Amino acid sequence: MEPRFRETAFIKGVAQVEQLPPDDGIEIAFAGRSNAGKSSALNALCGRKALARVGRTPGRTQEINLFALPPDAAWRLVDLPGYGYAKVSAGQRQHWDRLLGDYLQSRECLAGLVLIMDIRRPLTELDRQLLEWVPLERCQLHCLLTKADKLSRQAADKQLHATQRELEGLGIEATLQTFSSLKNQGVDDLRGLLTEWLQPVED
Ligand SMILES: Nc1nc2c(ncn2[C@@H]2O[C@H](COP(=O)(O)OP(=O)(O)OP(=O)(O)O)[C@@H](O)[C@H]2O)c(=O)[nH]1
Ligand SMILES: [Mg+2]
Repeated sequence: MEPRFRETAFIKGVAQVEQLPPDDGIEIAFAGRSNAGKSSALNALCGRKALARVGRTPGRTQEINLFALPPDAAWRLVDLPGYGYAKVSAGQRQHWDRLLGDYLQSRECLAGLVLIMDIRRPLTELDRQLLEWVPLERCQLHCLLTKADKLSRQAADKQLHATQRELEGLGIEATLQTFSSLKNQGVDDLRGLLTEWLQPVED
């Protein structure tokens, strides 16, 4: 079955894992540092201008936002709260850490995680911390190096390969691509990969 990304529709935002819909079907989650370009990437993926909010006050996406992805009623896209925004209280940060950690570690319908990183600053300390929470034995990982339009093609490729080597060094199996929401670059590749992730696993 082919997902119809353009028909993606907001379901709800939750501030606690207890408020999540039942843990069944297939979820694909998007994570990344605040301001990395996560909302923009989601909008580009879905071919929509304002599905997810872009560039308001950074760090404002405090909830887990869930979206339905037709035609399968069991498919959901999940926008996770951005991390690493400096101007929040310790309590708030702790809340986000717990929300993010709990979601990643307990959510059994999570089939894949798209980690969105600014191509000029991939794999920051906080990205590495997040990667420790990802249950890689049952959840696929794809790294989206976005804002690629900020670099020359050559510099972007160089960053891609350096990041790939770094992940290998960490013993993390992942796919990677360059991306630009601004130029709509890499959108078809991303759609193709997610379409594969959504197919039921045969065993
Ligand atoms: N040049 C360029 N700018 C981008 C790209 N993607 C996002 N931006 C800009 O980067 C800023 C942050 O983008 P968002 O999509 O809001 O980032 P976010 O990761 O969702 O941020 P939070 O929700 O605050 O965590 C905005 O000013 C965007 O316009 C891109 O591919 N290229
Ligand atoms: Mg956002």
